[in-house]
Amino acid sequence: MKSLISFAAALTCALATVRTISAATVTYDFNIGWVTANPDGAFERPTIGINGEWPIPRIEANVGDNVIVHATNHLGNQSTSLHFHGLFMNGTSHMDGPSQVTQCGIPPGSSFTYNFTINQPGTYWYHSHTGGQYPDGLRGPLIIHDPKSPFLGQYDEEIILTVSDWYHEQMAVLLPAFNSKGNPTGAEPVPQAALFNETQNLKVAVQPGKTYLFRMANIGAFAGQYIWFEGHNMTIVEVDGVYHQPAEAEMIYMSAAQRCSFLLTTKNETTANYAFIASMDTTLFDTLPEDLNYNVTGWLTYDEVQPFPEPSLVDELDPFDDMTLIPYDNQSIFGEPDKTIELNVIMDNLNDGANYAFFNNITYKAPKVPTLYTALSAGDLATDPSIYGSYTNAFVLEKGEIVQIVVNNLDSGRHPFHLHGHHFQALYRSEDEAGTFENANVTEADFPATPMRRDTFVLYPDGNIVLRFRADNPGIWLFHCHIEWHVTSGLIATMVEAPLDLQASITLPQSHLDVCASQNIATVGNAAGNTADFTNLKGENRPPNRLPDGLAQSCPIYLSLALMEPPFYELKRCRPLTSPRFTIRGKVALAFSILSGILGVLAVAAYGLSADPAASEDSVLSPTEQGAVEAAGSVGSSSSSNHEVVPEPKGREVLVISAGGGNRS
Ligand SMILES: [Cu+2]
Repeated sequence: MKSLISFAAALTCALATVRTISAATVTYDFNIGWVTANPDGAFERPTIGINGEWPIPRIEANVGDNVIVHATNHLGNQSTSLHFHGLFMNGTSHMDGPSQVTQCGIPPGSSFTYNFTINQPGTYWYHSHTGGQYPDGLRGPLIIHDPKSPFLGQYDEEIILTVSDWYHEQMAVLLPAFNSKGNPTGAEPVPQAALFNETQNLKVAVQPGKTYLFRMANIGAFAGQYIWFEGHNMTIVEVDGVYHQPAEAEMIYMSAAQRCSFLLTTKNETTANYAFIASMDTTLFDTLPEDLNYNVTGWLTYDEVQPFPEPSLVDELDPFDDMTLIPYDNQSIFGEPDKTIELNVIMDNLNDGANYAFFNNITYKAPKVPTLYTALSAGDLATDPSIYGSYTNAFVLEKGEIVQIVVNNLDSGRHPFHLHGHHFQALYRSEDEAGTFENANVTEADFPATPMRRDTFVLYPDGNIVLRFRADNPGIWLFHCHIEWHVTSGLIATMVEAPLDLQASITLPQSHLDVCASQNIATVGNAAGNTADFTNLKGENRPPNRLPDGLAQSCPIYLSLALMEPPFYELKRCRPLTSPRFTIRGKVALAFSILSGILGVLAVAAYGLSADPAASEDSVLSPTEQGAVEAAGSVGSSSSSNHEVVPEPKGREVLVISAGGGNRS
């Protein structure tokens, strides 16, 4: 009897072991709807939540797990879709999420099921990939735990920390004003606040003498962020889901969509609490509103009764250079490319007077048929890039080839570029103002032997980058700037990777077909919806026409500024010649208060002159129109004004993570 019991115990134990190491299915039911939130304590606004909550729940799984997300759109006034940023979606390109690319947007009242297997570890996030929507709140962490992580024994606990920017207005208000003749320079709306874990004055409880793995993600819309922890160093071990050899950093920079995991070891004593800070990259902003607090502060809380010190001022922003990272697996540089794609970035006006973003003089316009569906229905013509439309920047990649993407920034802003479906090797990044790669005098021998890898990489103003990847993942993968304003103004290219393999491997589930049918969107045909002749693009979606002779006429209100001494604006591109820099705050504040005075008058005049019909068509939700869903996610932390930090914050504690969300089975 005794032996039977011990056998049963052993069997139970063995089964338990099998259970923990075998793949599970993790299921989420997401009801996407409006809630009210006030994360900076300054303004209550409609925000997109899930299951009545905001911030939205994180998705967590283990490497090898199958994840199922049942998404139902209860927004009432907007379509939606979910993109799982950084996941390869190998074999399931149709679960990648961008609407009109791999699916139709999910209209109000409809449901859609995402079902995919995750075979990669690390720190990711998920967000809406429809209509510039995610800055309204539909963005959250996605964490893939790795039982075989090479850093497993080196930390005690994990802490998830997001950083983001926040707007008081809804995108439905901001987007029509941004993309209008009233904004000929394409000045992006400047956020009202920065957030940690979608709140302010966050307190992160830590214990002395321990090492934590911080999983950070910038889930913001626009602002890159400088991040540092007072009194503590960061040891970077992962970026964008790729393990790298440990690298010490005092300060990091994270663009929108980038992730960084680092080890942080706490002090041995609990006599003080320490501030950590994220500071928005103000060089991205065309104006610096006087009342903008571009910093957000949190605290490593060793002891609640100790003071929460104001952060010290720093006089230099000198972040860690991610190009110096070496991947943990020492993967060698891919060989010379089979295909090189060169993309030149410009911002320019079209004849509606609005400002657009272009790759190689083409601004992206979504096709009538989602690109994946065109590939699946085109037969042998699927390898002809022209069928995907004249305004999708489509490139057809052959299975297994080495692809090099060279991006030349002919614009004076920073742009974080993201490739869906892959990690790329980052071979080269020039300094600011270096011009095009062609003129860089850089050869194959100058590239690192073991280049760092990630999925989102920052391109500097008027500089260039070189990326390389192997086309080993058949699918339709966007390559785009991850500043959401630039997504909406067209800075997107489409990689059509091994389309014939896709035809052999993907069968569209019924929910794909249903959401398209309910909106009368075709699921076969070329970019124009033509099924009889895939090479005939008559009737395709197209952007406004180009201006006949250059740009100057589109931005006459800046003529006066351009003529001033020294010139504040460059006529050719109508972009600011100077941007505010954190390090010379004083000077810039003076210059900008003068400039913003002038701009203010001109902007009022310009907006008054432009009656933009698009603005009135958009459906904007007022807080009183929200109906049943209530302020579950509302966060009442009080915000400070004018760059001051509240000394005695009423912060919200963050819990060290334990079990994952969802239902595991
Ligand atoms: Cu951009």
